[in-house]
Amino acid sequence: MAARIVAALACTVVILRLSEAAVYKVGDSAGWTTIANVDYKLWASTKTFHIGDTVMFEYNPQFHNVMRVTHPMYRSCNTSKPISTFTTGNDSITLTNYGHHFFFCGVPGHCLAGQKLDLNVLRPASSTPLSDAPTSSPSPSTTTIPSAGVPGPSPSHAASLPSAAATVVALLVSLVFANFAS
Ligand SMILES: [Cu+2]
Repeated sequence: MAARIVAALACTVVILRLSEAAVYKVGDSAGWTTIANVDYKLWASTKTFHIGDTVMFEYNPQFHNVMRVTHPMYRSCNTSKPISTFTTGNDSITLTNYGHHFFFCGVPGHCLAGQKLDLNVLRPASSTPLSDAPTSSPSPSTTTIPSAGVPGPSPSHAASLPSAAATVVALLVSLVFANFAS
């Protein structure tokens, strides 16, 4: 039973990964700021970024902005030639390529104070193209074919799909607790 749940969980995670891009709020509840002494490097290290994910910078535009910069500019907090600058206070940036993405606040002193973010979109370990659907995955089909008098094979399994995200969270929590208990 447990093995089946884990297998189903793994499949669901793969499906969610491929079908739903994640949105990350930079700095979590603190947002994009110098006040809270957020370690943005640490924040980024706790996430696994994928192509298509979005990072959201939330801040007061009177005091901050977001500049996307090159690595040398990032290292030296050089604000002279940003690749792009965002100033709305609610900037969503979708990650469209692999590798490091460097950001900092262009307000004088803020980058030096640590308001800088280096996030890395890792290449997948396998060479499988990300855009392809997981055809080999034994996921329950969502197409509804009217039953021709024959009982459906697994109605309970199919019914659980819409709440897949909640199931993943619940199972992860239970797995974590199981690890702590053992
Ligand atoms: Cu700032």
